[in-house]
Amino acid sequence: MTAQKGGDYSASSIQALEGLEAVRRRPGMYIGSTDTKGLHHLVWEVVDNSIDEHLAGHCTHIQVSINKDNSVTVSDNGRGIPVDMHEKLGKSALEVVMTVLHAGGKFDKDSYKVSGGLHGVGVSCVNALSSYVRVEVRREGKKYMQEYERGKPKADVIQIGEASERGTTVTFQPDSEIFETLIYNYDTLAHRLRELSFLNSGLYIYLRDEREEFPKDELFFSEGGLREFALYLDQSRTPLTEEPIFVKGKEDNVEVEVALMYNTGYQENVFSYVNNINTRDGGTHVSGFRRALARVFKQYGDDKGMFSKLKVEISGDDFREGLTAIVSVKVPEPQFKGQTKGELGNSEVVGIVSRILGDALSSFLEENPKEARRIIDKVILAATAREAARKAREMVQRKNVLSGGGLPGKLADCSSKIAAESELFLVEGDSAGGTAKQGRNRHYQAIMPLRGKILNVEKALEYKIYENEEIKNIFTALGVFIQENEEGERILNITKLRYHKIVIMCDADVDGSHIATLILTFFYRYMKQLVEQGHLYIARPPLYLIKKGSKAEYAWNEKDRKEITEKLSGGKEDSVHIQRYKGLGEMNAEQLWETTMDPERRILSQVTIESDLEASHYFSKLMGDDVPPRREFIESHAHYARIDV
Ligand code: 0RA
Repeated sequence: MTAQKGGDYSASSIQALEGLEAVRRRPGMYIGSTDTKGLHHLVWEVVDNSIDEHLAGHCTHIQVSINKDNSVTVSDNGRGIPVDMHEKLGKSALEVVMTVLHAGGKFDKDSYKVSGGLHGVGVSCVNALSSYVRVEVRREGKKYMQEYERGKPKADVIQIGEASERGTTVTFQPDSEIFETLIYNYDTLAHRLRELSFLNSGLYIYLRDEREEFPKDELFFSEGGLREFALYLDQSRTPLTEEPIFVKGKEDNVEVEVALMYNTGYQENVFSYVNNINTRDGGTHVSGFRRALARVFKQYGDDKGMFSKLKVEISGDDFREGLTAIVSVKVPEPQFKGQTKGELGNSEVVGIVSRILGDALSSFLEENPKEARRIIDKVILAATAREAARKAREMVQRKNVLSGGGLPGKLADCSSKIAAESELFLVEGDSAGGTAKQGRNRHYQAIMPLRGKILNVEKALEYKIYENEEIKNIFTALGVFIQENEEGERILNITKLRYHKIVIMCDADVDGSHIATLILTFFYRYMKQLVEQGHLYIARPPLYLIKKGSKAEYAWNEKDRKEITEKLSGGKEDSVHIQRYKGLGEMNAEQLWETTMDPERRILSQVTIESDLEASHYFSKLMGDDVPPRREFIESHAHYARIDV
């Protein structure tokens, strides 16, 4: 501990250290988890503070670097953390910000803050969970510095030179005593920084990876903000209008920005943000958005007599088919609700968004009659298609009831009726399906072979999916079905789900990963709840069998292959026999069981939605209208597709 001048140092500093000790004892309470997600959370804590400086109008550049040793440096040209003496605590404001929980230091209510918002726990948490931190502040022409170890200052703040510009640079090394992994993922950082650049037009965000021999650099910058965001999301879709519809407005200190664009597809892609934080479950801003959309388009269509021939009633859903939109609001004091705090609660925001967007949409429609007609035609098509889908769905469901709720003929069910212990394997091809049937544990493992490529749901009209044998079989086997609520929204009913593990088992080649991706796309678009609740998995068959005499071992990757070969051959590589598995069909039932199906030995990847935005963009790119990017994408993301979609 360092000597201090004046003030009630000991009391306040002990309090501070106790605070940070609490963070170290229960990190999950503060940053959610100590896995890779928690590790990345540290970066967002610091970056959020830099973004706040941008929102307050003081920062134009942010640089994030992953250093060689996996530490991270975040640098900005904001105002710099204040360094003056804190009267009551008897130490510099910088030390207070870095060592006192929730100090943050910014109490002006009129500015929008990301930090202190949804996941804002403050930079002091980053300090508590890092084995080493160095902060450099450039302010008032001087450069200051302080270092910390596990949250404790190594010495007082010192001046280390002059500075012509203002700003803050934070370098932190996550603590190996706390985190399960210390390896940062470039793509995870890149995705969020790209998103932040769209949400904060005009802000320069650099990402640098120093871990490679040739360091990688990327700049995320958007002049057009949400407008460009919408175009980026719809890259592989065919647009109905040339440009996104864009509106920006402010009422009662709430800033509203919306970009929306219709395409010829059938998916709804609405992403929403509050103070730059993604609101996964929407909330009052999204309600206002939907309200304006339905009200203005309905009024326009009615006025022009465009709906006169329509035989079905239009529902709110119909205005959002083939719609890509970003709704971003900045609210001074956001209230988050819902289980995961992913939903905006401020009720005044409904009317504000609805008014601002409503006015803009009305003028757009009056000024662009050709495009207005195209959109209304699309809405009419959606209403008609929804009716067709309802009929097709009812047909399937009625047939099931008539045939006594019969399971698909192709399903080899398990004997257990307990969903929590039951597993359904969706297997590529009848022949591998046959092998899996022989190899399985029939008590809790069910097998359903899927023939060839299942329907690409990204491009198909909804009713088509209920006419597709493979997809119908998946619904019936799982025991889930789609219902409509009073508002005409489709809801997946999973109360009778028959298996808690659904395992996609495909060949380990390009075709196999394409089929796996088709199945993933189907689950993502039509059974998202099952993915969100962690029911979906991908089986990982081994790539090699390495044999020497009576000894045999499997390898799942190149590194294992090398190690096993070396171990078995004792250096004489050609004394071993290496079999490369190209498909599941090359294994017999026993091999398939012991490598890919036996819970004791198999490797399963759980499918999680790390970022809804990336997943949606990814599937549209992979499965959408624009063919060329698809092949390139499958090849470069084949691995990514299998794990963290
Ligand atoms: C406290 C007060 C002020 C700015 C900051 C903290 C601040 C924190 C971080 C963390 C990373 N970059 C940052 N930039 C600023 C306001 C300063 C003032 O009023 O001059």
